[in-house]
Amino acid sequence: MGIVLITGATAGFGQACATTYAAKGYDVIITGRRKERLEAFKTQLTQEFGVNVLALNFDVRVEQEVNEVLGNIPEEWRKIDILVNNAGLAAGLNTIDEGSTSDWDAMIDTNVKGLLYVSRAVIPWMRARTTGHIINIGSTAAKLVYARGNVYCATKAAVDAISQGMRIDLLPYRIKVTAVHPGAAETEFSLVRFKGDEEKAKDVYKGFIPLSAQDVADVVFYCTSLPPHVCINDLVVTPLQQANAYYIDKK
Ligand code: NDP
Ligand code: 8X3
Repeated sequence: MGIVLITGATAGFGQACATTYAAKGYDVIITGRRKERLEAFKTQLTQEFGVNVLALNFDVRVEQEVNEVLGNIPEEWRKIDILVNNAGLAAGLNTIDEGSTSDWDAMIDTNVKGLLYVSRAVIPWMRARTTGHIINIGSTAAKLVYARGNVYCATKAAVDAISQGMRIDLLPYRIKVTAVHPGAAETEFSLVRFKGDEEKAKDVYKGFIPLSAQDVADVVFYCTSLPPHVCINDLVVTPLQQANAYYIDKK
């Protein structure tokens, strides 16, 4: 089938994407910082689907780590057909005058710089084969800024712009670039945003049916299952009760 590399595959969208691609017979490269989870997930995928799995334990924020780990993967794994740039987070939900600079650093370093470091390492392999598909996970937060979303929204707007730039620059190499912008989805996202506060995290999804990680994985898979001459450039997917990053009809 092919090889797919998914960053941030220890939870949420990334984990659902890895399962979805493995179920379709793809060999998968899974990444994340939580080593035990990553190794357990590798065992699960291998046993359940009989595909080859490469687990890479690194932090996308650390350029040297990204380059060392990806630079050392075996030759046969470099034929990456699909790169899903998914690793990311929101840290905090504060007004700009009260935000924590370390939260800002975490979001900018992960959502923007991490995506760039991984892409920079992988794109030359795609370019050499004049084929490939990059999926960048943006957000409805890329399209509309919501109160206290400031820096998180800015990082996702950057993902939107970077995706457009990639699409142009990689046209000559026939590499597809798709930005997928999900709305509210119940994963570990809010638990991370609220630093482990389970009540606060649960409250985010009260009064409406959010997307699941699997919903997003299905959309990502769809984008990569189209004929070679067709490319979805930009896709926004929300729960039925959500119109955009700001309007959710909670009842
Ligand atoms: P989760 O918190 O469930 O998963 C995030 C994944 O990213 C984890 O596997 C985590 O792994 C990984 N990750 C985070 N930081 C790093 C890092 N520095 N280096 C390597 N891996 C990292 O969140 P979601 O699945 O919901 O989020 C995935 C993406 O989707 C993010 O980019 C998020 O911004 C975006 N998004 C989420 C939405 C939602 O409502 N849930 C909506 C729109 C977009 P580990 O901790 O093991 O490193
Ligand atoms: C995540 C969606 O609106 O909770 O990107 O920030 S939101």
